[in-house]
Amino acid sequence: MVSFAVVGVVTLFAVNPADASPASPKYQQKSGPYVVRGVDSAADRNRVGGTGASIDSIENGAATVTATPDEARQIERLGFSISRTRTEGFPAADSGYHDYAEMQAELDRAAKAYPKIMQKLSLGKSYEGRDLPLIKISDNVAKDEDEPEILYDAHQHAREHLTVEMALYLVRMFTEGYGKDPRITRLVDTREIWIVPDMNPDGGEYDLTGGKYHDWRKNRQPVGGGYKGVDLNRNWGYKFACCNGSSSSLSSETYHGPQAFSAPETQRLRDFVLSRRVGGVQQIKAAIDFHTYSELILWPYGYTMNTTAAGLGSDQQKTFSALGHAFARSNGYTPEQSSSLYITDGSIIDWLWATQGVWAFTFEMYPNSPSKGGFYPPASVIDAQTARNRDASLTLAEYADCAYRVIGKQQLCATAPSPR
Ligand code: 0X9
Ligand code: CA
Ligand code: CA
Ligand code: ZN
Repeated sequence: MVSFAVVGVVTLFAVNPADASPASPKYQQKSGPYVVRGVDSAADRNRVGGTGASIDSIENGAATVTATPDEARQIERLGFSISRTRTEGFPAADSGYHDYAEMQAELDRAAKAYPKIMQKLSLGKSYEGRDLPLIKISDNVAKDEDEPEILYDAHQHAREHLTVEMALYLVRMFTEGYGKDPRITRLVDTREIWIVPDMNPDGGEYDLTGGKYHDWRKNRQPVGGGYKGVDLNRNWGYKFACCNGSSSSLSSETYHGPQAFSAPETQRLRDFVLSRRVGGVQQIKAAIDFHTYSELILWPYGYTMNTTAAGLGSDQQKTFSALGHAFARSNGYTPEQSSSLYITDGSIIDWLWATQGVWAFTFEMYPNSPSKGGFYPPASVIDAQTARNRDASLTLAEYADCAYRVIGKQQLCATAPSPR
């Protein structure tokens, strides 16, 4: 598993002819990381490198370079688009939220503080080349032990920033609570917990550019016709684009992409989940995919209004519903089948359940109305609205050894240990 961490961290080259040049005042200014777009050919790379900037990595024509301000100006004069990798972050009033760099810093701090139970790994890179962090929390964290695994992922949709705070809350809860809270200690000792705090860093950062929100939902991949963005939660490969639960229009908010898993971000999480099959048995047993907003607990399927369907029998439907109602007792959300909201095809939970047998839920977090802030509730709600899902998140992990127990049918776990 640890080898997964190095995937995607490829330093291509670092041409630096400026090293030999005489020290001008400009070169004494502080260098910084930039992203340069439109670096598509070897000739482009040489032109960028020829300014003296170092090219630290490159993906889909987006180069991360370390450059002095003077080199950055030269790159711009060559006709490339260049910007600081660091955005302005959240507007001052919402500074309690974590932008991408702040999230990474918090994850790094936690991994350093709790090395025995937490690892910071990587799923690989987003379309624009940002790292997609992957957190593992367990006792003997460096070992792949035979313990039920749980997945919590957040931020498929760019503007749903509260979900990143939810993931950071879970990281703090499991690490700081270990050895103090018996419920958490028991879970960390008997489970392997995976947290993907940011599935869509490109969209999330774009949403914060220019000191205002952009109401952005999709990723930032060009899709043709001058449009950008695939709806990641319509890009998963079960019943992809089947049922009018997504759009084939390039400009649509629910554009599903040209084919399933066309987005690098869904590919990366899919490949990770598939890598958790050991001896043909999926190790991840349960999952929550965090979204905002509406205060809902949703379970499969999203692609059909039918309560049972291929791969979803009546005991399984009852198990989903019973778990959903158990979560609702602690967080007060409304529990229902995903399609009772509206039909969605190509969503992550349909894929996780249908192809991997993962008991997968979508949580739509606070608020329950646009008047309370919609996708942009004030930072003052973060603590209460993340803690609100503490019990439900723990309950899911507790049932990961045998979800059928919630309907009193634990014998099904012996006869059918893995639904897929
Ligand atoms: O439309 C979505 O992807 C989710 N709502 S959101 O406002 N966060 O965009 C709901 C998805 C629910 N359906 C499934 N998970 N199948
Ligand atoms: Ca362990
Ligand atoms: Ca394991
Ligand atoms: Zn969403």
